[in-house]
Amino acid sequence: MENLDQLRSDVLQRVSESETLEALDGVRVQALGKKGEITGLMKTLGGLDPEARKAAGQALNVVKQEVADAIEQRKAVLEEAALEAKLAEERIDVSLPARPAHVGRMHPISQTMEELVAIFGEMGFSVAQGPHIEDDFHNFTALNIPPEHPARQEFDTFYMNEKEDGSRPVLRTHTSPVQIRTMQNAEPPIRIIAPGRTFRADHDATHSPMFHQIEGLVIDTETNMGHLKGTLIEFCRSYFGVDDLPVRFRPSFFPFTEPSAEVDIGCTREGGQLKIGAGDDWLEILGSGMVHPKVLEACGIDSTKYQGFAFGMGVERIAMLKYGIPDLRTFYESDLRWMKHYGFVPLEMPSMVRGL
Ligand code: 2NL
Repeated sequence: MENLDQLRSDVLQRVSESETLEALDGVRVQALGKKGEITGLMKTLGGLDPEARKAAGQALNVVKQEVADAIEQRKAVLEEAALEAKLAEERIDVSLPARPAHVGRMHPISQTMEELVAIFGEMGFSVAQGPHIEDDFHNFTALNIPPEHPARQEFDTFYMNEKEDGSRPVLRTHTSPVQIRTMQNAEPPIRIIAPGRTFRADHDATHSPMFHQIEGLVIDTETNMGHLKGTLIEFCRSYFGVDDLPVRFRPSFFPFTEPSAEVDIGCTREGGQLKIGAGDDWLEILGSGMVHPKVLEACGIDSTKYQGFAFGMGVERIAMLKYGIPDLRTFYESDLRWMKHYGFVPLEMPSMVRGL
C-alpha cells in the first residue's frame, strides 16, 4: 500500500498520455481490469487486519474512482477528436463544379432521318411506314418493273423461301412499296414521305446489304413538274443550309416515273476536297419523276383524273456528304469512339430546334 501514491500518479499519467481510444482502453485494462494493478491491490486487502484494511480500502477506492473518472474524461476528449478528424476527412466541397452527366449520342442516320422528316414535315408531308418483308407485287410489279429487269434478279434481291402458293417474299429493295400501299388504301390528295430500311444483296466499300432510303410521293389532280422542281429545290437548299444552292434537273430513266429526272447540286472538287454550295461542278443527290400512269392504275388510281410526282434518295449518302463521313461501312460498326465523334447530342435534335 505504501506505493499507492506512485501507482496513482503513474496510471493518471498513462491516461493523459493515451493518444487513441485503443491505447486508453489498454491503460484501463492494465489498471482496473480483472488482473489490473489496482484490482490486484484490492485482493491484498483480505490479508490485513481490520483497522488497516478499512484505511487501505478507503484510500484504494478513492484512487480507483479517480482513475475511472480520469479515463472517462480522456475518453470523451479522444472521441471528440476522432469525430472531428472523421468530419474533416469526409467534408464535401459544395463549391466544386458538378461532374458532367454522360449523355448518349444519336446515330448520324437517325439524326439525318429526323432532319429529313422535319424539312418535309414543314412542307406538309406526313410519314408513312410499311413492312420490310414484301411481296413481288408491291416491290416490283406495281412499280412497272418488268420480270426481266436486273433488279429482280437473284443476285440483287434477298428472296425468302417459297411459300405454299409458290410466291416468294422479298426484303424490300426500296421504300416504294410503302407508297404503293398508301395509293391502294387512300384517296388523293396524297402527300407522304416513306423513310426506312431497305435491303440489297450487295456488300463492298460503297454498298451495305442493309441501308436507308427516303422516298416521297405527291398525288393530286393538278400536281405537275413545277411542283416537283419547287419542292426538291427547296429541300436541297434547306438540307444543306445554303440559300442560293445551285440545283440542276438532268433527264433520266426509271420504270416507275415518266418523265424522270436526276437532281444535282452545285459543288467544287478543288484539290480533292469536296465543297457543296458553289462552283461549276455537279453532285448527284436524288432521283425523281412524274409517277408513271401504269403505276397509278396498278394501285387503283384513275390516271386520267390524278397525277403526281415521286422522288427517292439514299440516307447514308446524303449523311456522308453533309457530315463529312468518308466510309459507309463505319455506319454499322457500333464503334463508340466513332459515335462520340460523328454522333449528335439528343437535345440538339433538329425537330426540336425547329419547334415541330
Ligand atoms: C433514287 C431514285 C426514285 C421514286 C424513287 C417512286 C415511287 C412510286 C412511284 C413512282 Cl410508288 N416513283 N419512287 C421515283 C423516282 C426516283 O428514287 O435514286 N433512289 C435512291
